[in-house]
Amino acid sequence: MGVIIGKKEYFKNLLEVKYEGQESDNPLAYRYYDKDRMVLGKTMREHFKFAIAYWHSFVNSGNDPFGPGTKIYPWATSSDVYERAYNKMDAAFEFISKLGLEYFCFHDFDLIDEGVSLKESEERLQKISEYASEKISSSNIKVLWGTANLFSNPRYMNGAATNPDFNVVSYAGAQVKNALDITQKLGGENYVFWGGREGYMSLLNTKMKTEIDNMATFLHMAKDYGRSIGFNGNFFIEPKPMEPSKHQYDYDSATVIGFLKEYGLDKDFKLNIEVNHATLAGHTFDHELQVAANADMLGSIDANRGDYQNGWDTDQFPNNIYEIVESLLVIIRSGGLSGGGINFDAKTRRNSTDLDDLFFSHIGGIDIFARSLLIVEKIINDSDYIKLLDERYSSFDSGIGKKFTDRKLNLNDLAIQAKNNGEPTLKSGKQELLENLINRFIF
Ligand code: XUL
Ligand code: CO
Repeated sequence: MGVIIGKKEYFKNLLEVKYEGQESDNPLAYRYYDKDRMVLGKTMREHFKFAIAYWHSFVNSGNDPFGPGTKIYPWATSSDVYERAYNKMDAAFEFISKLGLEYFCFHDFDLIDEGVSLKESEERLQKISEYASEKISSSNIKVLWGTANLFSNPRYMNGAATNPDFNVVSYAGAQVKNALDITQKLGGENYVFWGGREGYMSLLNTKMKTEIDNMATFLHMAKDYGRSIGFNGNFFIEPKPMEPSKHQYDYDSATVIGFLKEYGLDKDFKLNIEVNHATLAGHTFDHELQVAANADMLGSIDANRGDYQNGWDTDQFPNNIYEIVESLLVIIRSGGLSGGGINFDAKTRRNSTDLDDLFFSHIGGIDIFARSLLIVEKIINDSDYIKLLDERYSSFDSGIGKKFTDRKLNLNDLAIQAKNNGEPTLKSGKQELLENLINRFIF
């Protein structure tokens, strides 16, 4: 594809990042991500579908509750809203192409600032999506997913689809309609709902059942509208247990799956699982992936990592090889992601203020996934891991155990079996053996 430069080159001293192999000491090269390399039946690029998150890398300039942004983005300097948006998009396409990637994810108002009225916002979205369309059609860069920001504007302080005020719910509806229109116009492969402020702070002022019923009604409308305009991609829900609300309705994978099934949304919706959201929910990332995979709803991933000492969503770039190896084992063993990919929902630290920091962070994240995939390939092909796991459950493969699996026994049959068999012999779970096995392939 080559590098895509707009009116101006923003990352001037940074060239296209290439695969140079494990021995390379070039910090601006991939040491593991060799996109066309075949691993377990697919190329690396097909396994991952890496995407950049427009908001973290091109919009937020590093502000936190204690101070303003620190990053001086050369694409954000114009006082004209359109020029600023076009420049930002040029910078994004240059960046994605220099990393050799093919996807991005966006919220509506990442692309261009929200207007003062719905009408003005619509005009702005119309223009910037025209510009995006042109850039997409003259490149091989695509939209992994689009979404609407239903949490930043003060109107959403009490929620969007779950707001106690119908006027806010309908405003959110208008915004989702527009976001679906642009996602479809840009050929977006999926559409995400992260329940920004869909939750509550105090039950004293909250009718929880009404709010959750309303959220389901709203999602049905969005799904019906999407299908009516020809959007055939997946809808994803992204679970998160807390922050910004104290209680978020989309707490974790299990909660979301239960909700989708209860309200008849499970045919159109799958899950977008984020690492740091999993750990905030008190789970591991691989646990959340496995729960989604069990329900055939493992759609996409927001890649990042949390901080063991901090209890909030730090959105750091992934670098924990254990976390990613164990997670890829789940993903690969369950047949891969359905329709989605790996979106780096991660930000450089507030004091990482150079433009090349955006490169280092993404290169690191991409390489940790690529390296983990190569490790998983070895674990699957060259070790006894799958065999050991299967053996642990082999008592269900034949005889009376198989009858249990096939639901051909009743409780009385179990009691007879137990009496005949006597006290079961203890069988070790062999956790340390398996941990050593994984380590053998990591190092
Ligand atoms: C917030 C979060 C969002 C969603 C998209 O924690 O993860 O960025 O991914 O709205
Ligand atoms: Co996310």
